[in-house]
Order: sequence, then structure tokens, then C-alpha cells
Amino acid sequence: VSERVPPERFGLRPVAARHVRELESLLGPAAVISEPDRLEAFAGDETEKLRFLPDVAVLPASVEEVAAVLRLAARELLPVVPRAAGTGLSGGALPVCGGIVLAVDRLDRVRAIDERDLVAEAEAGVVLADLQQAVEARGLFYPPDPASRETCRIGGNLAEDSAGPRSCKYGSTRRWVLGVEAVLADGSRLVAGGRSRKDATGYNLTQLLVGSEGTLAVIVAATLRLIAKPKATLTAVLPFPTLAAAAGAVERLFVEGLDPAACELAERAALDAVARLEPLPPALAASAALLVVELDGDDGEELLARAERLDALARSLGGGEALVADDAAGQRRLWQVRRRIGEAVKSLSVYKEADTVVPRSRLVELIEAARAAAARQGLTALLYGHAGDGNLHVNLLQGELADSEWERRRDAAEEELFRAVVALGGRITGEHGIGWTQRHLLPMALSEREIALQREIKRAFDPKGILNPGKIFPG
Ligand code: LAC
Ligand code: ZN
Repeated sequence: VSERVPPERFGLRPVAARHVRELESLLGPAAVISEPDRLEAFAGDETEKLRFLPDVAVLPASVEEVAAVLRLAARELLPVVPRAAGTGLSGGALPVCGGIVLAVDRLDRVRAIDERDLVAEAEAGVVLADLQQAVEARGLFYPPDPASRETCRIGGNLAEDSAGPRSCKYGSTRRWVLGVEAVLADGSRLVAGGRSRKDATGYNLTQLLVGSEGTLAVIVAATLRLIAKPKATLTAVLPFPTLAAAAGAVERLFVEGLDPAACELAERAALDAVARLEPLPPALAASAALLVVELDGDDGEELLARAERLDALARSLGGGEALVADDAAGQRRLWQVRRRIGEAVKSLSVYKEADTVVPRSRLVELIEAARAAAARQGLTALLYGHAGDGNLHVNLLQGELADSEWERRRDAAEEELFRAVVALGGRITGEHGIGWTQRHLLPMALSEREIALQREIKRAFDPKGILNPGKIFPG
């Protein structure tokens, strides 16, 4: 467990025994966790090596209970850290100064799936895979698919504006949010947006709350846009002799109108990491890099024709023969190679993941910059990610380095890399958020004026600064 930041640093107070008692009387004792061994479960997320123990964790069962917790916290100046499934990768859910972790697990109702308006209304604690299953059972589709989709929850997806492979065609979570219900820092309830498809009414608070990482309000429910589920999908794996050739091919898929639903890239070292967990298809044994491309539509024949064009294009750019599957099991097998990379890297070494994103046309330069930044520090960088979005996860590996040496080299490599990313017109995170681990980099991506404006927005929503203290902003 890491040392906590004193809450006084944020103008807040530690949780006292009387606060725990008050929480118990508000929510019932079963919904309040204060034993240190049970609090462990709320100390971390999926961000490498960071854990902070909260003073107390609460599991409200209704919006009214969320409001009651916030009213108490506002009155007593207690830190409140909203938490969904804790699958985040930038430390957004870490209770860095202790305080109250407010877990939305029990707000887990799908309130409606409406086939006329094509929306779902889901509470923050609904597990993404469960929502998708319920929606797909009706022939409908909610596309966002972060790697954690089997366990992550809607509230966390909105707070971080999570994305995933299908963001390539369908965009990140944000694009699918029409409205939110949230509890503000003073305990009042805000309903923004709704089912209307268009809305030019004043500032768009719905979209402001999406991606706000639990710093502006506690999102308790959302109205999500649905579409008809595409009737057919096809997955192609395109092997390439070099990483640059694979990356260079990406922009062409779009220009040629192949309209990929997903276009993922993995380099050899990432494949080797997966091969330690399970055997790879033999055809992939030798390639230096590959693209995993998913096509979707309503006509299987049309997809096969598009796959042929894809294969021809890849070959004209130096690629090898495509592996293609259009049955469910075959596609799952091909996707498995990509889906297991995150887990494979975790099992390989301590790592730091830079969630780089650049305009698609600059992918090859991004790869060169990542190689150069890692090499200058004598580090290995393992690259994979959502190439169709120009979004690569650059994983710097600790390997055998001693901790202090690793930390020094990691920070230097990361800084050099992100300077290059910004110079390429990119951003310092594509889908993992700023949270706790990336906040020192914010001034690289945003101007002083922009950061000052964002701080003023934070103050307008949360004048006492009780919501997720320490996140997003540097210092
Ligand atoms: C992935 C996570 C790391 O793409 O974003 O696997
Ligand atoms: Zn990703």
C-alpha cells in the first residue's frame, strides 16, 4: 500500500469514527465497510502497482442514498472517491487521500431498453457485458467494448470515456451517451439530456460529465443510444514483415472505403508475450507485426468481398496472406490473440503504459518516437493497440532493473515520448484518462489558460473539492 496524501492538503478532513456511525445509520451497517482487511478490495484499480487504503467504503443502494453520503461529506469536508468496477488504467478510482470510497455496484438496474426510441437506460453499476447481452438479445447493439467489458461497469465507462477496438468505427463511450443522471457534490440531483437525439439547449452538461473522472459529480445512471445489431461480422488478421509496414497500411484501409469496425495492431513482442499463455495460429509464427481487422454489416457476401479487397490491399503494401474467419468460433480465436495482450504484458514484467494517440497518418512516426524514447533510456517498449484510432499503448517494461533506476528511466522515456506525441498533433491519453498517474503531463497537452478554465469548471461543480481529490490536475 502506498503512503496517502494527507486530506488536509486538499482542504479536507479524515473520516472519523462518528462519520462511520452516521454512514451506518444512513445506509445500514451492511453497506458500510470499515474493517481494514475488507477495505483492501477498494484500494486499487488495474493501474500497475498503486494502492491506497480508504477510511471507509460505502455501497449505496439508491440514488437517495448516494445523495445522503454526499450531503454528509460536503458538511464534514470528507473526500469522496466514486468507484465502479475498478478496472481503470490511470488510477482514477484510487483513494489517494483516504476518505470515502463510494462504490456504485448496487445501482445495477437496467431501467429500460426501448425499441422505439432505441435507447437503454442503465444505472452506473450495470456490468457492461450484461447490458450488451440484454440489448443484443433484442437484436440491438451498444458498441463500446473496452478490454475489461466482462467486468467493467457503465458508471466507470462514462467517467473515463472508455473506448476499445470498436471505437474505430463507432467512437468512444461519449458518442453513445444521450443523457445522465448524477448526484452533485452538495447532494443535489442533476438530470441532463434525455432521449432526444438532438439538443442545442445551452451548455452540454451531459457531455461535460462524460470523461470527468468522478471529479464533477457521481454519475448514477445514463441514457444510452442503441442501434440495430449488424447481422454479420468478419475478422481478418493481416501479417506484415515490419511494424512500419503494418502501421503504414492503416490509413489506407479508410481511404479505400473498407470501413473497418476495428483495426488493431500488435508487434512481434506482444505476440510473443501472448504465446507464453497460449499457442498462436501457426500462420502468425513469423510475422513482425499484424493488423486485426473486423468488418461488420448486414450481408455476409458483401463482407467476404470486402475482405478480398482488404487482402489485396495488404499484399500490395508488402503484407502476407490474410487469415479470415466469418464464423463465431473462428473469429473468437483470432481476436483472442489481440485480447490477451494486456494480460500477457502484466505477466511479463512491471510496466508503464503510455496511452498515446496521434492522427492516423502519423502512426509510423509515433512508432519511431516510441522506439527512440525507450532506446535512449535502455528500456524495452512493447507496442500494440487501436491503430485505426491512431491510439497505441506503448508499454515500457521494467524487466530486471532495480526500482529506483526503473522509475528514473521510465519517467524520462515517458516524457520524451509524450513530447513527441504532442509535436505530432497527438494527445497524452486516448482512452485511459488522466486520473492520478498522468496528471503531471497535463501541462504538455493543455495551455495554462485551458487548465485554468477547467479548474474553474471543477470549482463551479464542487466548490469544496470533495469529489475525487488529486485527480486530473497537476500539483
Ligand atoms: C487494451 C487496454 C489496455 O486495449 O486498453 O487492451
Ligand atoms: Zn486499449
